[in-house]
Amino acid sequence: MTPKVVKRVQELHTLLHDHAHRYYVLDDPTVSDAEYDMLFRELQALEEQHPEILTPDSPTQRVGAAPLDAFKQVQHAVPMLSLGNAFSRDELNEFDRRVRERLEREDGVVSYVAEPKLDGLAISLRYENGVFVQGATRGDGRTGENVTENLRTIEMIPLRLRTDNPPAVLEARGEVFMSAAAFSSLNKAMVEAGKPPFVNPRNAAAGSLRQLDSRKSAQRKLSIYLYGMGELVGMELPASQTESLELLRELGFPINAETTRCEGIDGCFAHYESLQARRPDLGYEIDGVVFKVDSLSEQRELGFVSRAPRWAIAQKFPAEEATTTLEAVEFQVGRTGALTPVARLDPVFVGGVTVSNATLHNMDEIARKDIRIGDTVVVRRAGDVIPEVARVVLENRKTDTVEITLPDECPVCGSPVLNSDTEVRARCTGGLQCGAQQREAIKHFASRTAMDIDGLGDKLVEQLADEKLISNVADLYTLTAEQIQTMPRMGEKSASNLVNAIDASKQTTLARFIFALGIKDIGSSGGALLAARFGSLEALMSAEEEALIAIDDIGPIAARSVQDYFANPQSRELVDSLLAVGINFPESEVAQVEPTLEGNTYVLTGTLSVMSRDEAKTQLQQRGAKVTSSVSKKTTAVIAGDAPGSKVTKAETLEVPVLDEAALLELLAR
Ligand code: JCF
Repeated sequence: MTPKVVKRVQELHTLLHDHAHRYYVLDDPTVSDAEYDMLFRELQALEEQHPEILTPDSPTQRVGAAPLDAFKQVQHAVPMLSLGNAFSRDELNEFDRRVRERLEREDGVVSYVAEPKLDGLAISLRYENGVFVQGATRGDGRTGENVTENLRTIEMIPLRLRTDNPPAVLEARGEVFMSAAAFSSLNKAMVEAGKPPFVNPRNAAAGSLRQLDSRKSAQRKLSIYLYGMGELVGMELPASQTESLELLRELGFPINAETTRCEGIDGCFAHYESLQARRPDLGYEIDGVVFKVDSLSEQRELGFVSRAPRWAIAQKFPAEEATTTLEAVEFQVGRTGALTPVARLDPVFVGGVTVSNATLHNMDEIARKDIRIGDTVVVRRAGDVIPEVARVVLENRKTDTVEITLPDECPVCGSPVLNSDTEVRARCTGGLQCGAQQREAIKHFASRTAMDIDGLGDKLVEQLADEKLISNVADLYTLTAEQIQTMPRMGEKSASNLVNAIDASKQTTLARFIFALGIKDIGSSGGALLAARFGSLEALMSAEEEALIAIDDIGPIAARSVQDYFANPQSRELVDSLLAVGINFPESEVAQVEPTLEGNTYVLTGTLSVMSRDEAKTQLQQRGAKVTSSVSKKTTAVIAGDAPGSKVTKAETLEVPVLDEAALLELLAR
């Protein structure tokens, strides 16, 4: 390869990067598509002749790469935050009041930066020495998925920073979304291909970004706007959000043109109203407006509460409503047998989607709202939540409307329906004999936060159950690839992937397993608490009611549900068969700890040095102690680390003992 080739390749990189930036980011091209294509093909030809010159930041590398088996995990060096919400002007004022109070600027006017809140997926783009090296989803804020190859196909993302003097590390954070135009042409193509269309642009964007085959991702037209920074090494942090965005813009990133500085909360509200009015014309879906304190030093002073910054808020647009006719009511049977009345509606377009079913919640709600079949009803949809019937338009009521009645028998299995006084929802008494409860239990078991069986979605569970291949969760572990392959749109490869995923799920944690069983009133955090406290399934199965209630956040109702569950011979049999197929939990987690601190209540305050407060809390709870957040006469002791707060003073007034970290370690070692 000659120096001339090297030089030309470099020239082509620069030219093509510039033209793409002008076209996709600035929306101001200076060459025709034909001229661009010619340069592009010249570069492709040179790279074909000299493969050693190909780099990942070459403009030709946006077409997608070979499919992955799975996305790898990425740890975010700086956590990715979420946003608190405001749903009214009062809540927005309240946010501003708290900001001014914390900054001790009660009488001042805070400068905010406003931008549309995009309804897409938060991602982080990492550049090392100016080159795009990694892109990840937000995930839970600490750990996301590596979707670099898919992000590389988005032309609005620079593969290289536009600077001669790049920082060692720069992370840009933003939102990937699908424009209204891209969404409607994608859905048109889906329908033409006989596939179900996406429900909304958000789902379409998520589906596209989570394609394991980035060549498929490349065919979906995704957009992105950046709104902040994560890790930054080798460059001084700007003084304000405005300057950060200016810097990102100079480096070649697309920044939403609707971003504006607003003086004080009145300025913010005026901007909110203006955006709300222009919402239909933006060309992409937004669900509100984000406001951020402009000064970064003030942002630091304000800090965070759990994962949301105190210096930012999303003011959401109100729910959207539409009127239609309630044609019929059906009763859906949930995982624990609860009957939910569902309205079948004359389809109506509301909040960007066509709605033909909406929840009526329960019989009390139906009575309270006085809803009848045949009524004209108002359907409401807010963001991601399930559409609901909000109210009846009584003026339109005809004489032939029909009262909604609770069935005596389960619509799925025919077992008697129990309508107790203590619960709002009536229940099918069929338990795991009921086909609906069986299916819901399997869907729950397979879900992400439970056993996390990749590829076993709700629809496939329905199909497998329709074919009588599965009727309980243990049946999953006897499924063969041949059986799975007989399902619609299941190839050899996806069938064998599913068998592998089911097999892999056998290696799990006790917390996940307890949650996956679907015990009434035990959610994923309940599962984690029970696992931490009892350490083994045997210990949990034989737990006394008092020991269950003694756990912080497990109340008498949940305790009763756990006991009822394990007292039922059917559930015991199911647990036994799951253990028999080889489901197991790692040893470390199963290490049994004696409940040496049962009956004691502690309050933790200040900074501990050998472990975090969360860790201390878990360890105390494992030993049967309660950990609460406020000091009372019932508190056994306050455990104080460095720089403790007012809790120590309170303890002293109440004559509650105050222990140091050494004493804590002694307690844990007892
Ligand atoms: O557009 C958004 N969905 C959006 C999300 C915009 C922002 O400025 C955000 C965000 C999530 C977190 N800022 C933070 C800190």
